[in-house]
Amino acid sequence: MDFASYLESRISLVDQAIERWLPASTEYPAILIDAMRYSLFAKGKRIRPILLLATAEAVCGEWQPFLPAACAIEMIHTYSLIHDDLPGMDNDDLRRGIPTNHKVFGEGHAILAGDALLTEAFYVLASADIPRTEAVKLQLVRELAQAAGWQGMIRGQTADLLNEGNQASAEMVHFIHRNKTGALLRGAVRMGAILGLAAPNQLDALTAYASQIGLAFQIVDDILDVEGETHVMGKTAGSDQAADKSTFVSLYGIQASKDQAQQLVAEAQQKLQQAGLLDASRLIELANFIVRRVW
Ligand code: GRG
Repeated sequence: MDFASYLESRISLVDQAIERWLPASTEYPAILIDAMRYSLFAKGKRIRPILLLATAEAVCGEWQPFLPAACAIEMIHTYSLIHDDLPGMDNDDLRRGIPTNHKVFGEGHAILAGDALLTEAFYVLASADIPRTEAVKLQLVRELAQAAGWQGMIRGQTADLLNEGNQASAEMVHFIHRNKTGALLRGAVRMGAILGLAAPNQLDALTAYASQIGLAFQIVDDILDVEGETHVMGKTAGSDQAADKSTFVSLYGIQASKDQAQQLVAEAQQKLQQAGLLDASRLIELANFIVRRVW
């Protein structure tokens, strides 16, 4: 199967799995369920769940039984987008090609929809019939909490907020990117590796792969904010500059940022050679996709 068809089929299966886990719109209160579904089923790339499934498949050859874990990580990601767009954060009007959650449902309901998705992710992980031991499932919960919480995404976001309005140092921009965006991507790969029952040396090599593609992903995001088009990306271009954010582009310029992203992807792909995988080809393609994407 070519890579585009592979992405399309995985997106569709992840969406079907999310649908199975979400409450129906007939549940009370409808506005909460509608707000959760609104952002979750808007057009996202589903890169985190796909990375999780691809990593498990690369390690053990299986991926389908792990769809609930893929749903959990997409729920956390979607919650982070809803909250990131709020007036108290980035105050954005457009996300995934449609008006942001708070523009449609109001600020209070958007906060609550995000909260519900965050907690639902852990409910799914704890309840799903995943063919792995309780110890492995507990490890997944720990990984996801670490990636999404103060040791990962939230501390990256906090550092981002603290540094708005001034040019942060290169060290700080790296810290923000590795945590705000990198931590969840890294968590996706590590969860896939854990589900695949990776040996410690495989987990280390896959973690190194994930760290490099996670940083590359945010560098490309910084580049797209300058070079991308609002209607293609489904979010407002130029918002980093408008908010006076420190990014790779503001630090190094466009060309050097592109070179760094390319270099990180090459390093990530090299790391895969040390992982002793059954088949590394989808992870190689996903790394290329991350650096070549236009949205
Ligand atoms: C708890 C109040 C409160 C706020 C939390 C956690 C958080 C706010 C924000 C997370 C930080 C964040 C949104 C980082 C941006 C990461 C990023 C590049 C998002 C876009 O990801 P894509 O391109 O989006 O994968 P799609 O829409 O394709 O899924």
